[in-house]
Amino acid sequence: MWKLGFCVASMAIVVSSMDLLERPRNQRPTDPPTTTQKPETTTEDTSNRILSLPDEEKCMKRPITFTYNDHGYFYSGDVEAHAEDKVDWLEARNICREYCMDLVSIETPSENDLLEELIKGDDLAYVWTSGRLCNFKGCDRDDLQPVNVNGWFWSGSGVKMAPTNSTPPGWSYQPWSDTGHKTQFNSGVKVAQPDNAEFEINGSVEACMGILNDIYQDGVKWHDIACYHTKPYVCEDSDQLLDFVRASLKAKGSDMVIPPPPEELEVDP
Ligand SMILES: [Ca+2]
Repeated sequence: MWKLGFCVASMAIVVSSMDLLERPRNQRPTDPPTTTQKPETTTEDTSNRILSLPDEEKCMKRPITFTYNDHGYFYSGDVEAHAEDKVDWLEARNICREYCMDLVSIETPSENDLLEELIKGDDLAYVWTSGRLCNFKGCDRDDLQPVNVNGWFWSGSGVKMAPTNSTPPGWSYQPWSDTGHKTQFNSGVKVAQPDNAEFEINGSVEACMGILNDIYQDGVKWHDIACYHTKPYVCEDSDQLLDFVRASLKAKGSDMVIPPPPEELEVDP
């Protein structure tokens, strides 16, 4: 149930240079990051919206700015075409998917360290990841209960997260924040993430996961956030989409090549 389907995108063969920018400094936005009033037209229910198809041309010239473990990545603010992007969670996924990428999935502490370095280095307030609460059709399985503990997964890679209420196996720390919006109403006792705080304010389920930079004086930490909030994002190569597009091109006898990420951009967190 974790794998989402897709089909063949249209083909076009045009090569152009990557639209890379020097990473701008001091990008911290000035508006508050979370727990806002629910908009009249909310996009929080992402389960009924459609995922974008990969675009072969975009996959070929995807704008990778760093690589790790043979995957290419980019932060939206570092790519000219997306430098000003602040988008809701599903739109962020779809922008990534057209490049044969998806929002970043953070399966290891090393990868999390890499994201923390990016966020601190650029003083970013927050970014979307592919983290998602299973709160849609098919999520009533016993092994996913309670969903706030056992129902989180990486929609980019299809990998299930460790239970949210303890340090993940192999990690030396808990990446979810130990505090947040609810703490201020809890007699000084911290309420950890995921806390689904906005649901009690305006009925919006906090079903999507972002990394916030010290918004609650908690450092760079994972938070559940309502999916309609608009944020910049980090894309990561999707093996599934890259494999699919490469196989599709081969089947068509195309000589178009979807390149691996460039070795010289490899980083070591
Ligand atoms: Ca939260």
